[in-house]
Amino acid sequence: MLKVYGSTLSRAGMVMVALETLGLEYELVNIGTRSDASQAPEYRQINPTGKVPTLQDGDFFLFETQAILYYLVRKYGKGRLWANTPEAEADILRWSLFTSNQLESAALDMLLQFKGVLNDQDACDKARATLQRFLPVLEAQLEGKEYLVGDKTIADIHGAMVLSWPKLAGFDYTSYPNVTAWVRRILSSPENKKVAALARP
Ligand SMILES: N[C@@H](CCC(=O)N[C@@H](CS)C(=O)NCC(=O)O)C(=O)O
Repeated sequence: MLKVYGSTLSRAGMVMVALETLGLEYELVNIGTRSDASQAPEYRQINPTGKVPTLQDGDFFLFETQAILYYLVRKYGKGRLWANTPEAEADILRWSLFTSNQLESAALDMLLQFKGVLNDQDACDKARATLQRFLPVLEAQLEGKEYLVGDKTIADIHGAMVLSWPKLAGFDYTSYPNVTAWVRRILSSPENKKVAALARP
């Protein structure tokens, strides 16, 4: 059976939502972020970064969330959460990479500042400015669309879950109604709700 190492509150939650959406069975091996378990030599053998998530499929181990999502849809998706032309595939990768490269670090800084893990107002201000710089691009892409590329894809799951972090931290999304509706659309899917419920104590 597929195994996901991580916790529902971490990026492993994104992998779990993809697995749920694809209707795949999996086991969650609970490894907390920055925990003793994540730093243990046995875990570092399968993920030398000491971070989560990691996916195990038989004797194949994979870390980096985007690579895991890509692997799952390509191996098991039967076309779901993916696309069927090279152009649309590249478009999905484009928006996935856009999230990772332009938004993810800023979104995380805002969340960590909010949670008190980071205490750096300057970093938080820079993060807000970065979001304000790049969110208009996403806002325009989502104009008149429910999803980033055609039907729902892994780029939507990953992107909307990343942008839920600043939302939690109180970032003002008023100027971005398309993004707001899209994040809400993705987070209110049955699969997202199921994983979110698992994260509640
Ligand atoms: N680029 C990596 C980032 C992984 C990552 O930073 N995971 C967090 C939890 S969501 C973590 O384990 N952090 C521990 C640390 O930074 O030491 C991915 O997308 O998988």
